[in-house]
Amino acid sequence: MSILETIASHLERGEHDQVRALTETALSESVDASAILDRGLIEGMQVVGEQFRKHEIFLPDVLMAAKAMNAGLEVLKPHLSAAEIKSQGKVVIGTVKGDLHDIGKNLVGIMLSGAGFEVIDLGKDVPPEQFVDAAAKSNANVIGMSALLTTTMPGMKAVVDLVKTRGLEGSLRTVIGGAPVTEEYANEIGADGYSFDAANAVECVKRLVEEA
Ligand code: B1M
Repeated sequence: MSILETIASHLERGEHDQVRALTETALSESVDASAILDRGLIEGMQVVGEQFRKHEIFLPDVLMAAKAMNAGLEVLKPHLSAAEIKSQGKVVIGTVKGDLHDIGKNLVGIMLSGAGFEVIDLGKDVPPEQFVDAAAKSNANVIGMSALLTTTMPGMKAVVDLVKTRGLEGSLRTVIGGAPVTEEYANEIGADGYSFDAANAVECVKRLVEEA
């Protein structure tokens, strides 16, 4: 079994100490940080999601896996973010109201910071007004929203609508993402961008800032 497969299998079992230690070992063996992320941590979390869907494991198991994922991400963070880059713009990010999933959103934040954006992370369960107030107050270029539940996706439309109601749509752009979110949904609700993963979110935000 490769070290990446070993990381994935410890993550599946929610063994955060092992995931942290193995992530450090992989980095010390010059394994690429994005390979550790994609083929170790995210791969393991996909298995967990599938097992949860089939009722083979339960919520506490998923929480343990999320803790292990965060332990690995903590170690990877400095390797995914390049330091000392001139600010490319300001992005307010958060997971929409009613939604407590924040691993993907955190990853988007890490990648945006690494690409030189100033990131204001509002956390999870963020009401629409908080997104727009924070963006207006900080003069942000973009609001990035994450949703992992089909039931919380309408929270994204509420933010897009509020940006329009407040007359900010020219200067403040919106980007959405998260496992159940699609490009069609972004078009349907009038969001300015959609990204399927964190690396793509950076490209999308760059494009929107350049266009503005
Ligand atoms: Co939840 N959960 N969960 N869960 N959970 C899912 C999402 C689910 C698909 C599992 C399943 O049934 N297979 C399912 C949703 C079904 C649906 O809506 N159709 C589900 C459910 C049902 C629930 C609860 C309702 C369970 C319950 O209570 N009965 C509950 C809801 C709580 C709430 O939010 N109110 C719940 C709770 C939890 C935990 C708290 C235990 C935990 C979250 C811990 C945390 O985040 N701190 C959790 C987890 C971990 C998951 C799964 C297993 C993994 C999610 C994850 O972190 N993936 C998930 C199954 C799955 O997705 N396979 C599941 C790894 C992460 C890196 O990927 O977040 O997709 P992801 O982010 C990706 C892209 O989507 C994208 O970039 C990232 C990769 O680069 N991306 C963006 C994300 N945000 C973006 C924003 C962007 C751009 C890209 O622009 C701004």
